[in-house]
Amino acid sequence: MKTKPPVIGLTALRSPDKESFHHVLTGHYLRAVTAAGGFPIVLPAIPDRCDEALDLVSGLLLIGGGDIEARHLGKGNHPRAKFFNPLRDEFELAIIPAAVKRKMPLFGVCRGEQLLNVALGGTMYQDIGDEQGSSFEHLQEDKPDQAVHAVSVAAESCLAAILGTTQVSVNSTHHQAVRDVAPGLAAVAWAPDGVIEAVESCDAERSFILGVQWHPERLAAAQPEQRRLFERFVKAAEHYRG
Ligand SMILES: [Mn+2]
Repeated sequence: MKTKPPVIGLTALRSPDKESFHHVLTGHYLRAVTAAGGFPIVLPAIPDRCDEALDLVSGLLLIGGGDIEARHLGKGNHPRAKFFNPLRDEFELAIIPAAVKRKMPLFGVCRGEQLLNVALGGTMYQDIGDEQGSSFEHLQEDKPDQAVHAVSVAAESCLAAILGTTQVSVNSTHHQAVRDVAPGLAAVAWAPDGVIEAVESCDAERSFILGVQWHPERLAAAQPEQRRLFERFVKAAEHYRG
């Protein structure tokens, strides 16, 4: 008997040119999840209905998007921070801890990695160039499907085990990054300038929690190791459902 694919809940972003929160996302995420054997659904950003949303899915994929409002870190917004979406912030800061509490598999991409870290108690560089001191360009202006910088992955990490390597080439469309890593998460990948490029919780008890600063959904077609991130995530969702 053919088993049903695990349902993966995806967050959505606000189109930067739209005043209201149209829930949009690129097709890359949908293709990456379906190719890995999952069935994607887009979750509505309703902060006080997170448990009902989580009841529908076996895994949570936090997609990329605009910058988090710094008030969630007790600060004012950096002048270069942009594309805010207060409702999305509120929704994701509520649904992430709720998913962790259920030990549901979580996969965060770019902003999703940052939100994962903030929701669990970590902090952010609001602007890498200004606050981390890097002169390295992480904000790739065009061709986001192409890898532009190297990433070194901790040899003992789950991420390295999934990728099958400790050296990858990634795309980079961010100017913010993880600063202090949240309790329970570990930094497991770094750009050449030291910027954190991935966090994970590899405790078998806590299921699957992984965040990457790059966009693997855009690299999955060309890089088998990036496809494996989605395959492993969907497998974890299948295990969670079981
Ligand atoms: Mn980068």
